[in-house]
Amino acid sequence: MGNPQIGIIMGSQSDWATMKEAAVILDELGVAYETRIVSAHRTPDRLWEYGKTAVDRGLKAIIAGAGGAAHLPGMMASKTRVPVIGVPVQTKALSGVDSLYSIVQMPKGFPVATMAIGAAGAANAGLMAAAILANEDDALADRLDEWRAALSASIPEEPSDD
Ligand code: RP5
Repeated sequence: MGNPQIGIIMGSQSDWATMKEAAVILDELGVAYETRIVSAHRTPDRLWEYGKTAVDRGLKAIIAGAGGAAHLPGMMASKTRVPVIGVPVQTKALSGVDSLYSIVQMPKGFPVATMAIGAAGAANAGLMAAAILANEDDALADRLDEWRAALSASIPEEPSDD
């Protein structure tokens, strides 16, 4: 699929169960991406290097998921102008509200586009990243339109007991 246009990064291997939902969407839409474990706390040098090289490597958006004191998306946004889409990973202790607050409350100047907590947020992050790329890619725009139409068509008009 060529060079990755989207980076999917996460603070820990334990985040992958959530973050792979973004990868599933990008696979469905035929978008090239890469996946990396990049921890703001445990591997700060890796975070810095990733952010420093993101523009030159051609990344168009970075999906960053983390849980708890979730500094990864905000720190990445501080290091690169590539748009960062944050995914709050659901935690055991505080159900991901801690992750959400850590990611969403960025001070003025370094925004993170924050998704919902957990798997739905990760899937929506994939869709958001695809939508950003679709502005400059007509074929992808068509695939995204078809994906959205298929979802709409799958919703029944009436509820059933099945
Ligand atoms: C965060 O701490 C990670 O993003 C993860 O959600 C959380 C727990 O990490 P592990 O202890 O499972 O490695 O940095």
